[in-house]
Amino acid sequence: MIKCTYNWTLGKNNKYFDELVIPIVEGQPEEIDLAPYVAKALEDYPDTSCVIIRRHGMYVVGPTWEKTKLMLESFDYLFHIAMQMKLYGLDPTQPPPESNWRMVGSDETSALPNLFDTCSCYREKIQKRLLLNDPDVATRFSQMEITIQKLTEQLSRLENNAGAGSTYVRWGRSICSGDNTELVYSGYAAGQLYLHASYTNRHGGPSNLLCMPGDPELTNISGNGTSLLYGAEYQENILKPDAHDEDVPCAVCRNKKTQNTLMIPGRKSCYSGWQKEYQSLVVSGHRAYSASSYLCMDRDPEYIPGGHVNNDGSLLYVTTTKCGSLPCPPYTDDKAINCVVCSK
Ligand SMILES: [Ca+2]
Repeated sequence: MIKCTYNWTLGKNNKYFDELVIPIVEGQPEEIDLAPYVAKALEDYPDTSCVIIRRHGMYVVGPTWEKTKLMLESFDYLFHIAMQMKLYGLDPTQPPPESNWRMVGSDETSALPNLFDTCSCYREKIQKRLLLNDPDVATRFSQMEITIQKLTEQLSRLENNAGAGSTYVRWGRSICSGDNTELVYSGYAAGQLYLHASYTNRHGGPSNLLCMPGDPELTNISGNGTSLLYGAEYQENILKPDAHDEDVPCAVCRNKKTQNTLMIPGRKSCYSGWQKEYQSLVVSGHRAYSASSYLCMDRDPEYIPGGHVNNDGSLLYVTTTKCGSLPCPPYTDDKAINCVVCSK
């Protein structure tokens, strides 16, 4: 019906997708008093061909009396529809959610050159009907089912973070206790022999410690004794009063829902967005002994059962900071160093 209304600015009828704006003026005691208000409304809304008079009625302005009468009926119909939509909770100012309507004919202008003459406001809704026994439709449904199944499986994997995960060594413990964390294996911390080094008797060799599994798969290959691996011991009682000479366990842990693991020395809490796996103190070998690693030893370390015998293999001590090139503040001299293992 909007197409039956005239746009005075364009000099032609509105189209289906055009917006129809109708000014409303206040009613007056006499019709003669309305004239300036109607004139002002037509001036302010040059597109309109209709003015509503509140609590009175409406004026419609058309090129001819026939066309004006046709528009009057159209506006009456449109206002009726608008009120019905209001009653049903619909907003007549909003376009329909889907525009699958079209005018009859490929071009609405050429198909309906003069709407005032015919007012052929016919519409045809494009209807599509799916035939479930159509082989093409059945094939497409089958492909869609396969796709949905694959997407569902992929979503499930993503939700469980399967295929992701991050691992770390928890030194000093044989278990993993972080959220969403599983034990990969537990075993024994091991590294190079602690031997004292001097300028004339230097000891190089490896510096890293290994977490040796408790269920090794052994070889029968003999070496020549130049590279050896020793079990690690706590060589003092700082971490625990009775830790001295106890053997050090380790656990390889996997957080199933994170993808990165980071040991942060000097912190006991993780940065925003990171999950704490365990908190501890930094330990390492003696500064005068063979090369060793800085490890994050669990703050509440366990001992390997039966490992309290002094074997003096790879020895671990609590590490402290030294002021200098490491500035104090923020650091302090000769203090143990926090560390935290975080994952994200
Ligand atoms: Ca021992």
